[in-house]
Amino acid sequence: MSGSRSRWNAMPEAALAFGSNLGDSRMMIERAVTALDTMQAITVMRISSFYRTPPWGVEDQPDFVNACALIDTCYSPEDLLVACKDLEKALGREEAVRWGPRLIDIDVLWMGGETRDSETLTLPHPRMTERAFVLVPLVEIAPDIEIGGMSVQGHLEGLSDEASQVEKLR
Ligand code: PH2
Ligand code: MG
Ligand code: MG
Repeated sequence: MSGSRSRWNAMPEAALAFGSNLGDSRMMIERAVTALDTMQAITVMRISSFYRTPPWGVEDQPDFVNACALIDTCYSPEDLLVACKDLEKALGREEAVRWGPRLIDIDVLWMGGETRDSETLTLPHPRMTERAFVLVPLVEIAPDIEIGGMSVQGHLEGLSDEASQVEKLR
């Protein structure tokens, strides 16, 4: 088939980040991943290890557990965002203070080459390259994803101090 022809059954890849620092954080992330995989429009392809990470932004709060997943999805970026927000609510999240404590956070980091800059959705995620709690798990499962012309592995190399405080959980 000609390389220029689009595949009728393509399920584009996307990368998601999970975070929690209230309740049983590991269980919350596991439940989120399972619920996403159950959705017809989403297949979870890879899930990173779970990491304990110091709180970023607002420091006076418990440590977070963070992880990332690679999914295949036929959702548009906008529909994927809605699915993630709806799932956060279904899992019991209440409106959180910006950068404050939360039961579950599901962020859309990257979706193939898609870019967005709307009120509700910016792609790639605007702060992902500054956060070791995102980059460490993401590099584990998808080191070659490029953001702004540099691989996530490359971005992480510039954050070695922060990365050294990210602890893999067993
Ligand atoms: N999420 C935030 C604010 N700060 N810090 C860590 N370590 N991990 C997070 O997931 C996180 C955070 C708001 O989404
Ligand atoms: Mg977040
Ligand atoms: Mg969020």
